[in-house]
Amino acid sequence: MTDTTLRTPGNGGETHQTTDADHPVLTTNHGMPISDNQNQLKAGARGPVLLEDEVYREKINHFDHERIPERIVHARGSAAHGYFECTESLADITVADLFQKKGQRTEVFTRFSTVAGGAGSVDTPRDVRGFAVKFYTSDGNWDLVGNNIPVFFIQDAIKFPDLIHAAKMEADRGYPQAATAHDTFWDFISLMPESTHMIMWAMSDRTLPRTFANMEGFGVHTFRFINKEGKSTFVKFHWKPRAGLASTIWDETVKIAGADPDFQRRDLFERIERGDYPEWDLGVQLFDEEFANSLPYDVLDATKIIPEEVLPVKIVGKMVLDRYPDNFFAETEQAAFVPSHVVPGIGFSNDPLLQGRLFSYTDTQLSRLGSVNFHQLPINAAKGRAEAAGCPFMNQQRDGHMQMAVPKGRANYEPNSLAKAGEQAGAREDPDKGYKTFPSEEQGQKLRIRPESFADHYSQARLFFRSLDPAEQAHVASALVFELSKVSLPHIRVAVMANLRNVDEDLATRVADGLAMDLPEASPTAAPVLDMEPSPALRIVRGPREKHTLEGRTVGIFFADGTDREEYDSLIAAVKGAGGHPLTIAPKVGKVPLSDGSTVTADAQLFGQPSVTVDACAVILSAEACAKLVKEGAAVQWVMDAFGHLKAIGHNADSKPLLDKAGVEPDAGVTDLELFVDAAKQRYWDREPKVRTLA
Ligand code: HDE
Repeated sequence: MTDTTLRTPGNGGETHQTTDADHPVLTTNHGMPISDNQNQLKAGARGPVLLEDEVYREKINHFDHERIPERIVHARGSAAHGYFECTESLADITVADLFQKKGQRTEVFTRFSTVAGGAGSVDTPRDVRGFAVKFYTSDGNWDLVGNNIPVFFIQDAIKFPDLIHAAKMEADRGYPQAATAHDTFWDFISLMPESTHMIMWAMSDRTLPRTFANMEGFGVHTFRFINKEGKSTFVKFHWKPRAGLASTIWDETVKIAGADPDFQRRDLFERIERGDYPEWDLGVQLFDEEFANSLPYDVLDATKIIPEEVLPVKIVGKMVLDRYPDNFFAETEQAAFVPSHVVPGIGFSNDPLLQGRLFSYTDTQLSRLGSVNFHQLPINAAKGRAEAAGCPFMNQQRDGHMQMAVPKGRANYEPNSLAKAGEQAGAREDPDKGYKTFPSEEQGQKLRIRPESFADHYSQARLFFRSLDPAEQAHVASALVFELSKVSLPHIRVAVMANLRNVDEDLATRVADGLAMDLPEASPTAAPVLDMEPSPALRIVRGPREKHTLEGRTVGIFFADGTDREEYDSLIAAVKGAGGHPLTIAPKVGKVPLSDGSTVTADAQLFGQPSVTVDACAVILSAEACAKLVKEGAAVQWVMDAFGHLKAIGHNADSKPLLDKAGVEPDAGVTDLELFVDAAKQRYWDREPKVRTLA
């Protein structure tokens, strides 16, 4: 290695400037080599700075413009690359390239987000999560831009700006950030009874997902598949997490926000780093017009689901996220998801919420990314068939801000006959392979009305609440009490309660009791409220997708000076053996001496790694260390929170005084070390009534 140090006068002889064979030479954006990146150009050593300093001006000028507008919704997000693999061919139902052959892989880029908070807000507010997947198919990009909840607040896209204005921070005061617990949100909700079903989901544990890998995803709207014969089949899309559904407790989620605002982003990065790739099955609900007409609700109404028990979800593929982006801005921030970007074989239904979205997303990219050429950014550029031909897109659209392509020739119109003269003629339409819209019969008067079939706003809200496990029902009731307690205008609370009475009398009574208010009259309903058959698939707690496992989960191992070496080693091995990720936590992060005189380095320090950040907890202290730590608030809180958040706690005999101090009472989740690894695979819902009062 050659290291030639260049010293400039006035830098105190410091060795900032080096030319080193291992480093390329630093240049300006126009390619000029830079000799000094530490000092502005001045007239004299102490003298005024000179305007002619292009090296400085260019650098600051670029920096001043580094930010682009954040997304108006879903600003806070994290993403990863991966692939989709078709596990069952749908060739008879759709010509969509990615579903043709079992085993066929398609690259994807998937972004998860919260809705209400700004780009710098925390990962864990109570909020809906976006679940947006860009499939780079060989017939162009298909963006399936969904959420982790299968329904939405409103039925018509024209209400979206009102919904979002009401949900985000209040216009005059600029708060609250990333929270729905405030007047304007609940005011809007109280006046918009169609939101009641979504509100049930929003107040449930679904809006407190443990990690992205533990969430379901939904396309929400009814879409169409179109096959070779031009036949259309309605389809609803579902992502089912292979890691199982898992949520946090409200108190836990609030503490995570303080302990690690990037908790879910970090989890995504770390999972991928250690090879615990997040995976989902892709499922479809397929149906025809006749089936749709047989339902007591409208499949074009995005406030409705088709319960899985009524129409099973057929698994047709899996998605694996195995590569974290190289650069957050270039990829995650500049990714433009556009629901109108579909590929041959996929089409839209007349859902007025979906139809409204088809305009909004391209439009928003123009102010966010600033140019009609946003499709040329590497993360947005199509791949596949066209890429094989040397270019991700081929047409006669030209120019515009930041045009990166250099189209050759003069064929900037179509059709043209320039090929006859041996000139480049450009691309031509293809009636066979090109996208064909399903020719559905449409007619009617021009009207601004909502169909009668959209009138029932309560039956599915009731269905959702009654399908939940009692532990989750208590969370919904308590969340409503919490949120409505933050509402300062009493008439808004009354209006919400009037709507809730149409959902479930027990729920309404519990919430009213939690708010110490009288139950108002139920609000009028536009359609009879039905008692639908409960759907166990909607549960997380004790539901079919709550997985008891250590795979992909983190076990916090709390140890300190003098911890038994054998206990330490065997616990780590047992956690790893069960597919878990052991995270060792000690009062000091550096060298920790163990019982046999050896030392180990802790992964994290007690204050920086509260137990909310791990899925299960083990305490393996020596008697002396435990005697000291019972007087340490952070240690007591570590155990107390683990217990309060219904986590398994494994411990050795010497750690018992700390558990006693933290108020841990014996139950199935509090075990010795031998039983711990099995116990650590789940939460202990029966403990909850013992540790907190719920509505
Ligand atoms: Fe969005 N939504 N949305 N949305 N949405 C945006 O587009 C909009 C809706 C969803 O990771 C914006 O690029 C309207 C439903 C996700 O980049 C914007 C309506 C669902 C993301 C927009 C809806 C979603 C967005 C803002 C009412 C679930 C983030 C930035 C009809 C099916 C994608 C952007 C990403 C983002 C408009 C309702 C999901 C303004 C008008 C329903 C996951 O265009």
